[in-house]
Amino acid sequence: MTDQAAHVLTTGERGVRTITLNRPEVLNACNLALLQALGQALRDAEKDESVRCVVITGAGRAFCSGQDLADVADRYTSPEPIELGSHLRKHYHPVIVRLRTMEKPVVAAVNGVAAGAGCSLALACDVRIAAESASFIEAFVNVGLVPDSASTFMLPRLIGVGRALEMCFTGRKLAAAEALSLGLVTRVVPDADLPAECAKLAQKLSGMPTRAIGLTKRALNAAWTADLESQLEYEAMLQTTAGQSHDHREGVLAFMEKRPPKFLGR
Ligand code: LHQ
Repeated sequence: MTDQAAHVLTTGERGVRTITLNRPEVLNACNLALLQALGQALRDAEKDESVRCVVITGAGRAFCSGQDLADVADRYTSPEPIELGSHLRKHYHPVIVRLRTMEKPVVAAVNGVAAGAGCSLALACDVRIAAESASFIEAFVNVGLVPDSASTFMLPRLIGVGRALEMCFTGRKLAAAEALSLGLVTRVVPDADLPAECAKLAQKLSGMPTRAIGLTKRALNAAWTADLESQLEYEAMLQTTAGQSHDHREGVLAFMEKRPPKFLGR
């Protein structure tokens, strides 16, 4: 295993690829090696047709503490102006875009704190299941920054603008129970049950019609900026594609024959 690969662990079981951020000593903070390994793991999961659901989680007691501040510390002792935009464009944006556009369900198993860009990472996943001890912090303001890695895009859509502004302005920690009440996560489970509960959900999702799920993700992504007529047209176009899939035919036949469907993901 290379040093870079060690920053992210991947395991696979029956159609599910689990990606574990693995720098527990710094709460899985993102240095360059971790971001590159994560990008590669996501590319591999997207390309591999046998993978029909992706789970992202963190090793140890945290999900991800965001940018590794030690990794960029030398910029702060140099008199040169600090330029963060290119770092984001090069290392974070490809990860976030892939999460949002990958035509497979992505589940965040939020096992602990998700802070800064680590919070953004959780928000960019399709479904969030949190352990009771998990928390979410839009920590950017605490270091004089603007929420990035699509937090300003995802957060207001998930919990509303007012709550998003409060969370981002204060940089306060949102506990799992509050995250559930705001709709930031869909479920909270006891810490010890998180891996098994997420595996159960991922197994279920990996047996669903993956093509239809991918097209549904496209439709919901598009809906954020669409008007009614164009969204209706887009749905009709996507439905034409879904209607030609193996799994649509199988779903209808299985219903008529009163048997469980066997979806192949295509
Ligand atoms: C860390 C980190 C960390 C390094 C914990 N880095 N070591 C920013 C800049 C540049 C370009 C692009 O984008 C961004 C986006 C961002 O993500 S900005 C936001 C960056 N993240 C933060 O500001 C969060 C910093 N961390 C914290 O506030 C706390 O660690 C939290 C609240 C996450 C957890 O607190 P505790 O549970 O009390 O743990 P701890 O603070 O004791 O951390 C444990 C260790 O992990 C500790 O190391 P040590 O050697 O003392 O045991 C921390 O230094 C290290 N660590 N986060 N982001």
